[in-house]
Amino acid sequence: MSTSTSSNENAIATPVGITLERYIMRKQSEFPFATGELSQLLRDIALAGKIVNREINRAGLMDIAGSFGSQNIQGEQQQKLDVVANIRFIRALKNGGEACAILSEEDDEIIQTGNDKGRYVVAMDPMDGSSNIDVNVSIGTIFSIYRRVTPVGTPATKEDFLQGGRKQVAAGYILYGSSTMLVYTTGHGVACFTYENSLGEFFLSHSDIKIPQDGTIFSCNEGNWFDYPEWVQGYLTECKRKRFSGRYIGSLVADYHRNLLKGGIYLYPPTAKNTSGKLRLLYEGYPLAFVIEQAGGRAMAGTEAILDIVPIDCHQRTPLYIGSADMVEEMMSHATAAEPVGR
Ligand code: AHM
Ligand code: MG
Repeated sequence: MSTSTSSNENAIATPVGITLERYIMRKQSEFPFATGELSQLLRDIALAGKIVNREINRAGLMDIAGSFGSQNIQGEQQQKLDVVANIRFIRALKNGGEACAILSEEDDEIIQTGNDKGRYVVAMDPMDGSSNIDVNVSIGTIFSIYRRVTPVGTPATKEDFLQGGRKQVAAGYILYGSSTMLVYTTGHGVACFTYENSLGEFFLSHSDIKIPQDGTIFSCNEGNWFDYPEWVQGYLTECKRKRFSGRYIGSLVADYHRNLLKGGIYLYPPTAKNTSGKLRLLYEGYPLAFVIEQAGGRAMAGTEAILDIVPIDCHQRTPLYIGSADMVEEMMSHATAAEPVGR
């Protein structure tokens, strides 16, 4: 077939590209323990993401928007979709067989999957940005994967989850937005897949994503201004003097994803209500920090890199300053004292 014929063919039948499935298989050899288990785990997460995507798309038509009437371990109102997403991901990971335990934002205790022979544990926020569910604004799922350190064949323990951010073997998120996208890293760059609804597949849409070195977007809840440390106010004042854009959706995954592609900084400092920050280290801070570092950006908790924080509790919180390297660096130059990192 001549080149011109094939380019004509491409013009009338655009190639759909590489599926997530195929990409994972191709990349499998890059994993430190290339037995296919981690690949299967990523596929399980993608499957649950597709199901949750379906539930979200139908949320306006079904009785799954609104509050569930209970509180999670964080003392926050659970939305029905929080609960639905939690069930979907737990079920997919249990059925997949590769994860021996799951740590979820929605559950106090570690969830044993019953697969004690599984070599991996997964920490996750199944539905991030819950307050946006009812108003049809982007929400997300965040996940972080470790190879277990306790003996295979025994129940996983907290020790498996409290290894520290640098021990993650894979991490990423699914953004349920104007498109549904799955972004992940295994420590070899960052790839992004967009969901093709009619085919039921994720296709590679951005490979080796790099965050712009610098940016002009700052994302934070300015309603908390009077609670912010002075150095944070100082940095934000400088952003405003420079006429940077303030953009804040209130869904971490959505704010983060925009800044990843366009350049910017997301920040959630300690406040009077959340004296150690609001966001959770294990299933929000660590995974997003792993992705951002792989994309050439930075993630700090004050003076310490998020990934260097030694975890002490599965549900501990952390301040978060994350985004383009130059912006984070500039912000940190305003930090006069280390921010407390705790629960
Ligand atoms: P959630 O995991 O309970 O949804 O809370 C995390 C969310 C983030 O998605 C978002 O960036 C932040 O909380 C918004 O908090 P606030 O409403 O205080 O600005
Ligand atoms: Mg969250």
